[in-house]
Amino acid sequence: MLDLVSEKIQGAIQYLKGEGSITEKNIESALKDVKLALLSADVHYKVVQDFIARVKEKALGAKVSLSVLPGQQLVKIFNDELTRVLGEENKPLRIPSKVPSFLMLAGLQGVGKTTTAGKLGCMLKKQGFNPLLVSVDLKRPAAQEQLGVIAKESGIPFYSVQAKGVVEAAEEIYGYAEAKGYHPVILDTAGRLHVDEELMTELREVKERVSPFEVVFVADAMTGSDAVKSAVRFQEEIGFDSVILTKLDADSRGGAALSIAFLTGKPIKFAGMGEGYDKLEPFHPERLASRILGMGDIVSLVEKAQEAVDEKEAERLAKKMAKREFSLEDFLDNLKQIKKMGSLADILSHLPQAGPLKGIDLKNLDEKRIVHMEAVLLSMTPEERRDPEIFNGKRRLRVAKGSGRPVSEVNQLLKQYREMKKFIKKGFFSRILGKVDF
Ligand SMILES: Nc1nc2c(ncn2[C@@H]2O[C@H](COP(=O)(O)OP(=O)(O)OP(=O)(O)O)[C@@H](O)[C@H]2O)c(=O)[nH]1
Ligand SMILES: [Mg+2]
Repeated sequence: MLDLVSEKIQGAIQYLKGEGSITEKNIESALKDVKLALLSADVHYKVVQDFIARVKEKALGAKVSLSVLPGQQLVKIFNDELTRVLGEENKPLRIPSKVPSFLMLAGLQGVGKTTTAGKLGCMLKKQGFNPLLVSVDLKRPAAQEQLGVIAKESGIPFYSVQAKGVVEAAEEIYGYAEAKGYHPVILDTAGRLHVDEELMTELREVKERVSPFEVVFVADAMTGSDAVKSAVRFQEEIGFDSVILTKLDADSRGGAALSIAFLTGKPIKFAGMGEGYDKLEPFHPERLASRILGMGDIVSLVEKAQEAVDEKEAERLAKKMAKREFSLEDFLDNLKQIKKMGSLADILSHLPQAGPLKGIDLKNLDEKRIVHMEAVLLSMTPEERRDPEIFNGKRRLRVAKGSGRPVSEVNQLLKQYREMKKFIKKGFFSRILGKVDF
């Protein structure tokens, strides 16, 4: 889902890759495609406007950092803003101790209310509750039966109402659940093709009778902007507390997910990921945001880098690099900074497996390598570190002995240093990505 948005966001980040800083001009061009992609994914225009404006504002206000590239900074901004729009963090379902407590499902026709009732029942049963499945959908003859089948298949108690009217049915169910002590009661309701007055009145009356602790608006992720419109109407007319987004497994454009929570101010608590009764997952805004970004966990790398890297030190190194004065002495300082940032494998695992990092086997990366490199560097004299050109066979042997590493490693390190210098000459390797690029 939201593949196009993901693609365009990555495009925007790429766009800034060669830029030294974020400017009014380059951010404008970078965001143009993202905006169109959001709109074509059925994200509500109000959400798109707000999103783009905030990304732009934050990007322009971002502090120029020596340890983080503008593109990476933008990744973090996108991530924060996507997460904000999606609702920050997962909000769990809280079931009160009162018996009976009702959880009421509402939504348009065919969105997946009845299936979701079964899924919720299964989930709560697993958590040790004793739920009851009931339905006040009296219009469709097969509605009671459908829920009955689901209940039977998943081993959850079910009660079939006798009453002919919706309000009487709600009262009948209340009495039954109270007498039997089921906890909680999952109440399925009828869907309509469109939000009509009759449906609204009916739902309002049912809500009044059973005073649910949670009214859940069930929305079909595949319907896009329709789902958003009906959610807003429902919110105004009946009021709901949370959202369950169904059919997120299907090939949907996914804009609903980005719009509903934001426009109604209500959290998406669960996502339906298939037809099976076990296919209900807690909805995690931050995870969906990072999936949309498709950037591994570069966000935490940026945070980590901001925390750990000594800006002054980074600046000093960057200046040296610019003057092509990068010596082994600096290489040693560089290693120390990397060590501060966490293990190499840890750092690399936070980066997307693309570009120069493609194909690197993180699991087999020897973390001790940095320690060994440091030992080799420390066994050199300051003179050698400042001017590696003076290295001959004798010096290499001495350093190897002093560090307890084989001569081949000393040679390897000197070779890496020469390669690094080449990179610097080409103008690469100035900031964080450069630092782990060996
Ligand atoms: N792929 C997929 N299909 C789902 C999901 N949830 C529900 N469905 C399917 O959607 C269809 C409609 O589901 P129902 O649960 O009957 O929907 P409803 O909202 O109760 O429908 P009405 O009572 O007629 O308004 C069924 O074929 C379900 O199997 C989901 O998360 N993923
Ligand atoms: Mg139904």
